[in-house]
Amino acid sequence: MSRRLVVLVAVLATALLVVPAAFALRVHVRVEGKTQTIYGSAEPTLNVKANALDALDSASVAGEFYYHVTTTSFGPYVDQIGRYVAGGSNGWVFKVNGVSPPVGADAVTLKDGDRVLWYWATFGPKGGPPTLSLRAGPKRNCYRVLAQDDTGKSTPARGARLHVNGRSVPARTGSACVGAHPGLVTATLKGAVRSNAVR
Ligand code: B12
Repeated sequence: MSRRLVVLVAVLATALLVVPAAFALRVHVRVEGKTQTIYGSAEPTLNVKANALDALDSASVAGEFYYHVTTTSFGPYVDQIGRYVAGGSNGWVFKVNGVSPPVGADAVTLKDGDRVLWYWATFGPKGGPPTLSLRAGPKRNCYRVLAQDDTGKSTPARGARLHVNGRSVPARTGSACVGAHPGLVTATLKGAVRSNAVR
């Protein structure tokens, strides 16, 4: 092999190693806005560089939505996603696998399969809103809605409503069946962040 060919092969081999390393993770990402889902209702998997801030960046590329990061004394702070700018006790927060990390998004390193949720939240004396997690129940067309607090503790979301194909079904105990349906099911509950979507 000529010297030039050896160099070319070496460069190509290095490039092949470096490119996947730049996007090494596969992570589920969802962004819930003030009035509607901004990205990833069904929590699609995206290629993410390393941390929870990178997850937002990947989602903004996939979903073509705007976000803005400002530098504060604590580090990079996401002060806008989509239309709405943080202010007063309102702003953008995130959870990883249902838990709200006590540090900035750039400091939360992700691993394959993690679930990152960014959402608009209003904070009061009791903290932020619970986030809803929707799961398929043991029976066909039946679902369970859980409300998760900032520590990730889950309780049945009593009084939630399931939404499917323009219909709304009450889930008084946090569980309900919706009957045969072609579309995705989501859940809402007053004061909580809307759920992921499930088939
Ligand atoms: C109000 C507040 C919020 C509000 C901010 C609303 C707004 N108007 O923008 C909301 C609820 C949105 C919020 C979000 C978060 N917060 Co906060 N927040 C506070 C709090 C209680 C007061 C900040 C303040 O108003 N200071 C007074 C003003 C005059 O100073 P300021 O420098 O201009 O304040 C701004 C920054 O602090 C920024 N900010 C707020 N929180 C955070 C968090 C991080 C990591 C960064 C970089 C910036 C930042 O928003 C403030 C208002 O513009 C502090 C606790 C404290 N006592 O400092 C925690 C605090 C700063 N938050 C914290 C955390 C962890 C978060 C989140 C990362 C939580 C999460 N898992 O999502 C997110 C930030 C995610 C993101 N968007 O990038 C931690 C930071 C710890 C650390 N060492 O990194 C603190 C110290 C609370 C704690 N003890 O855990 N927060």
